[in-house]
Amino acid sequence: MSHEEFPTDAPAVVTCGLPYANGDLHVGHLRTYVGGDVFSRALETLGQQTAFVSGSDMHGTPVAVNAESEGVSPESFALEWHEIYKETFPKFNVDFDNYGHTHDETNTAITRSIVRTLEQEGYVYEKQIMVAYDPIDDQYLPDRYVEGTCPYCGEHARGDECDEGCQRHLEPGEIEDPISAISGNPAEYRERTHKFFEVSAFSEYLSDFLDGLEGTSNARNQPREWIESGLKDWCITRDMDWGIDYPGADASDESSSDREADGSSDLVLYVWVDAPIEYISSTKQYTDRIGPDVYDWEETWRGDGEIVHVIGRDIIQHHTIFWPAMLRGAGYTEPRAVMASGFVTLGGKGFSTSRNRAVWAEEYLEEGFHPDLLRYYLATNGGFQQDVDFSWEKFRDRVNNELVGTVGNFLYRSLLFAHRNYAGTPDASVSPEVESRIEEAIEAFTAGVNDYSIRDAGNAAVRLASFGNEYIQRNEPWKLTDDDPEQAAQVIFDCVQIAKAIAVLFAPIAPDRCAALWAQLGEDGSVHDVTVDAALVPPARSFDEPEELFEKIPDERVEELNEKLEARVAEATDDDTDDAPGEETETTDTTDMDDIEPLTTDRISFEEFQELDIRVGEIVSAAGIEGADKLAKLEVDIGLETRQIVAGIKQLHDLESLPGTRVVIVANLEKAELFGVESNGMLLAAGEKADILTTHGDAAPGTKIR
Ligand code: B3M
Ligand code: ZN
Repeated sequence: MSHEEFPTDAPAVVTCGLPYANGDLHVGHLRTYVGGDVFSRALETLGQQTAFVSGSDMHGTPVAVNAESEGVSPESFALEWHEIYKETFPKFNVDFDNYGHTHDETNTAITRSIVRTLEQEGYVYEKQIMVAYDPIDDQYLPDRYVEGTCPYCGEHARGDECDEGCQRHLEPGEIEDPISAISGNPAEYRERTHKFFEVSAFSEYLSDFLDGLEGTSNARNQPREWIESGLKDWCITRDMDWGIDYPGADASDESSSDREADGSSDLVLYVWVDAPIEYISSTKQYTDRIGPDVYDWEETWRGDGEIVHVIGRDIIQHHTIFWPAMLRGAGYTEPRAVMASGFVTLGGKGFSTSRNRAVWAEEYLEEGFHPDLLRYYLATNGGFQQDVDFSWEKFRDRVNNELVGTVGNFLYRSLLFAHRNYAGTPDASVSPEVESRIEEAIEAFTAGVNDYSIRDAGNAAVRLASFGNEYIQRNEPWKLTDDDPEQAAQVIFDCVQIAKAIAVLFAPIAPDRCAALWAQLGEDGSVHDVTVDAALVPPARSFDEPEELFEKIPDERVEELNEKLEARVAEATDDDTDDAPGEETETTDTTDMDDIEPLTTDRISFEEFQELDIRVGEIVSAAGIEGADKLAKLEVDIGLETRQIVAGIKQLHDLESLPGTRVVIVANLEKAELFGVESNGMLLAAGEKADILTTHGDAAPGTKIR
């Protein structure tokens, strides 16, 4: 890989985190797939040779536990979901060059060969560890098969992750008071021999790797803290049948049934070993299909490929520590960039598949909405690493104001005028003003891609449309057709040129609508086969009467959809398990006026209010908490003493700039422990963005607030 600007001469691959093949996809899941698809299309628009791949994650306990609870085999269960995903993605114009799955032959073979190489290179060792076991059902209980108490925060947790508490990744043997998630039987710990991958041997390499890693800043910053606090080796085997068999030195390729027959151990690889390897396998399958002369997977993964991983931010650790160490150890190319997205929330709270508090992918389509609208919303609503809140109101507003009001309006009015007056493009050439404005849009698009900002890339076209509206309004061609036909032709030529540029630059975001626009403009071929230069190639001479590309969403639709959604949200209880992990934070969820929380009707007395000891403080230091996505540890001077306070502001504020800031603290809140760090007080902050409350004057630290 290089660190040169895109486009480079090397082949690129854009990958999306593999969805576990274990349940319906909702709008929240779509964010990374839409993000990856937009990014890979945008690279191609720049002229970069790009493969876009992913696949279903078939293994692991997330699949096995769900299959078991439905009484079916994990294989048939996962394959069924795999087929559904394969059909669902294209419906959102998420157009993978290859979409495989982790259980296929390609992935099994490449996984085994990589693990063998890691063994040969001396990066794998055996260790005795305690693993949970259900003595009544005579079954080992890896990962999600076991539940219990988190040793770090005391919350109820599952075997691989403290999903309801501090969010830590839990290693086998860590969970306390284990019980089987399947039978509810109390579990015991038994000693077993497992394989470990020596991630710690890669500390120095990983540190350098992170220095050069491109993509979103969260993907660099979080792992730095993990490395500094010392990397732990990873247990890469599990006691279960479902998965890729651990490749024995002597029994390299035998199937699991052979192994069972000869009574040898039934260790399979941990799902996180074979899952990212599917990125390689899927690329290889693409090459196998189209030929290495068109796209050569080995050049990418063994040579100088530009590898870009698009993932959710909950799996940064796997992609920036574990995975690059594996690639390095096995002699593969290191990733160039990791783009880690924020979560999608629904009315400020996480989606919940178990509670049906979600807008489902299929449901969105069944409601009759065009996929490109959702793509636009998800891709451009905020920075890629910020959380995006979905609500039907906001969706309507962005569609009606931006897609219909700005983009659609410009295209329709100018193309209709062109068609009526000139049956297409008038005889002229682009004016210097419009030429340079289109060049500017191309530059903004290119810079957006190079900054890994699909929002900036997408906005380049919307801003150009906005300019187009202003341009046509300012020049009033309808007044010129009689008095100054040459000038009228000039203005309309310019507008058609702008429309063509929009088709090119907006195609990654709205592939179907821009393909329609391209056809409407009478252009040959597909807009998806052209590069940015096409934006300034003179438009086709004749075209038919245009049609409106985007339709307004009426307010009644929003009401109706909200009613449906609210009925579901009401069913969701407070102890809901959200899909998007959210640490305990003292910030509220509201984002803007649309989702403002209703006022609490219960009043408290003045005495009750006085029980709160609220003080002015001054931040002395602020640092992220290692391993926690959102949490930061603050030292706050409150006059009489300095307090350590944990606050959910890590990704929302530039921590380095905080020292010296006056803040407002609840000083007599019960102490809490978050991520193993004591919080002695609460920082007050407003809204989803954790807007930190400060003082208007210069009240000194310690001053009581009343
Ligand atoms: N299957 C899903 C997740 O944890 C997991 C991703 C694998 S990417 C190699 O988000
Ligand atoms: Zn915990």
